[in-house]
Amino acid sequence: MPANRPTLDERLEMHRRMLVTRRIEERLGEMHKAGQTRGPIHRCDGQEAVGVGATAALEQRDYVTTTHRGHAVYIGKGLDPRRVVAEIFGRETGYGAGRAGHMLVADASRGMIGGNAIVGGSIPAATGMALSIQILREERVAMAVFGDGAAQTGICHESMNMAGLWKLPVIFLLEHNEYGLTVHHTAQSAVPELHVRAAGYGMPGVQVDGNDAVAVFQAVADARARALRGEGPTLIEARTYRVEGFSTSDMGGYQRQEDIDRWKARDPLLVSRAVLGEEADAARIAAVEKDAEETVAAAFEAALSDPLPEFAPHAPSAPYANAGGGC
Ligand SMILES: Cc1ncc(C[n+]2csc(CCOP(=O)(O)OP(=O)(O)O)c2C)c(N)n1
Repeated sequence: MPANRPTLDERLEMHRRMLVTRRIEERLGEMHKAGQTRGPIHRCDGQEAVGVGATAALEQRDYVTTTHRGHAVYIGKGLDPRRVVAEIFGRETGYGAGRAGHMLVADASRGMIGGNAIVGGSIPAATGMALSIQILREERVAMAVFGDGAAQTGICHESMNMAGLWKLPVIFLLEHNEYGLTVHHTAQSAVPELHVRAAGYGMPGVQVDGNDAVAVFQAVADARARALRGEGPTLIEARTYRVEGFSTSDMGGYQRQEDIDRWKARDPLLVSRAVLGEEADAARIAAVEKDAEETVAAAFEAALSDPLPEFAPHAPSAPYANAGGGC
């Protein structure tokens, strides 16, 4: 089990995975503008420390469910960037053989159960997994990643109540990026600090700096240890900010430029590099960053030349294949 304090090697790996995620998203943003993606992409630029820091504190056997904004979670949980990109572009080599797309990437062998395009849907899914873990007496945990918008859904409250009541081994990781679509959190929640709600479900509520991967790692490692001791769930509110639009087709205009600038100055990659610079020499950090750049370039090159899947005809529809000619 990972200790609460990540080692230097683990922090360098988190830095590398955050940079891989960033570069994938930047490239996707450019390709969406050029009309080369299958629909808009939900980017997590500036939020990578949440998904990467949290998954680094899990073991491969732990389950994680995420949202429509899940790239950092996929890469953090150790999925292959080439197969993630292939899935986004509908290629046969993608994690869903090209049938799922960017919001629904999953690899059960790594506990990455998938993104979920239904707002709030990741929460009961992970809670149910935690119930099965408890019944089967397994040595693992489930983690739900969800946004501040999803935190307002009824299913979120029901799941947390059940998890607190039954002391389920689940971690609720609330990625508070201040917006649900174009709506600011102060217009959708009676309280600005969402971790305080944990008290109502009989579980600890912790708030962390969501732009600091180490802080997120430590909070999740503590929550995981608690869950494995049979003490039940934890709600972690990771405070961050959505510096890009809701998706690549968002025209923007509803966020204050000074807020964007303030958060960009605390970009998780800058935070990570500054902390690493105190312990690792510059050449080691540069090597990690070079590796990330090369990994992403190779992932796009390979994925974009991978074949598209061949879909078998849907047998029950066969009688209709030639119908219509006489109508
Ligand atoms: C049940 C449901 N309602 C509405 C939507 C449309 N929708 C997609 S994302 C979103 C906002 C989600 O906000 P939040 O949970 O804070 O996640 P964020 O986009 O900020 O990461 C909405 C309303 C949906 N996909 N599912």
